[in-house]
Amino acid sequence: MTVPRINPERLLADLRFLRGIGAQGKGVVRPAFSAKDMEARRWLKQRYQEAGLEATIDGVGNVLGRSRHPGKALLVGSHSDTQPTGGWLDGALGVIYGLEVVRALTADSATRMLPVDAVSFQDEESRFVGCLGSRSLTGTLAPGVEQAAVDNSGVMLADALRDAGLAGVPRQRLARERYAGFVEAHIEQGPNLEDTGRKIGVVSSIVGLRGIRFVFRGQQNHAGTTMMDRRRDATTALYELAYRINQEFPKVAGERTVWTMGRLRVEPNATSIVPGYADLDLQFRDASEAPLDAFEKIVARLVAEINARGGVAIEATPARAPIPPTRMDAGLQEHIARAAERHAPGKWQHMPSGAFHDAGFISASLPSAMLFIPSIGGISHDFAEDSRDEDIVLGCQVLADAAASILAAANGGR
Ligand code: HGY
Ligand code: MN
Ligand code: MN
Repeated sequence: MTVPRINPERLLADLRFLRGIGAQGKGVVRPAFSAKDMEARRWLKQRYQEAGLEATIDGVGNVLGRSRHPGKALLVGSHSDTQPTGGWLDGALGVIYGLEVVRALTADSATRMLPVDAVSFQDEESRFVGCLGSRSLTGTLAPGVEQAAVDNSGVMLADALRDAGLAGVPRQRLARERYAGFVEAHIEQGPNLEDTGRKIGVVSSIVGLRGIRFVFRGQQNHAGTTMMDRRRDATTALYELAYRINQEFPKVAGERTVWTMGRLRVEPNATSIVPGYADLDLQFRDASEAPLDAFEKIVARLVAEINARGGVAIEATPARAPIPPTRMDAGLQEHIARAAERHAPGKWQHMPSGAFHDAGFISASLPSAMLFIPSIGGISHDFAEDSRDEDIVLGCQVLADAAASILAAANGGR
């Protein structure tokens, strides 16, 4: 079987052009529905059209490029929105790989007629709802989410949709019977490939994730005249809960279970005032549900114990729609592994994903798989996020090869 050749210069040029939309130093600030995000999506739509696809931006901002060729198609892509302080490759890599795979297969007489659709999902990074776009495409968005979801600064999703010009625009739904599957390429966002000297990760599973928001209500007061035994200090309860979580969770955690308390707010956040209010987000992840269930039980017990003492009232509520752990399709993994062995013999490995991805949601509707490339220093969700050009080029070539073999198999070897 011939292997369609990608165009490295064209691939890198488009990645760098996308990096320029919302660039801040080495990083990118292109949050979902922002002006920069929508500018990038309009540019992508045009690139999809230039590549011969029928392209649309749907009612939640998903950019979809649909092949005109008959037969079982392959969907390839990722997300082009970023974290508030995002890296230039998180999501963008897989989106531009999808565009380049379309062009590479079109340019090769042996694969020219194979249908590849390209996609950039919206709000994978959870400004409003994690993986909003892939949830919408697969029909799993909660009803009323437009009013219920607000971002960290209190903007409602419905208002963001309106301001982005998307209110009333039809939302696409995945035509499951059209596809042989979905493949998402992504930077690893961790150190494993670099540590092992490998170049390609064939993803076996994607973590599940849950979040809890704690609100602490005490009594604001003077920091000098309020004696310690009379205080109802919201942050004292917060620090105790956070400390005890870090003591208790390791007792039931699995090898790759993680938890983060990275967002908190104290009011009025002033040196000489006993805080009367605080809130804190706890997020935890694992490839199976058991540790996540155990963590929820520990949290409930700790909150009840601290509340029983009175003084500060803690309220715990789900901070986000949960993301279930998922397994990637074994057959698609095999196609990626064979392509990886061809282009990076002995330099690839099966591995779990500690980050969640749109592929996790699409996998409920289609056979799905992921391919990772190394992240320099394992850094991500930071302006310093980066990968080597040769690793970027190699990953795209492996994806193009895998896409051609998946499509050939799905379309009777043509
Ligand atoms: O947080 C995540 O796992 C993803 O990068 N948004
Ligand atoms: Mn991502
Ligand atoms: Mn991310």
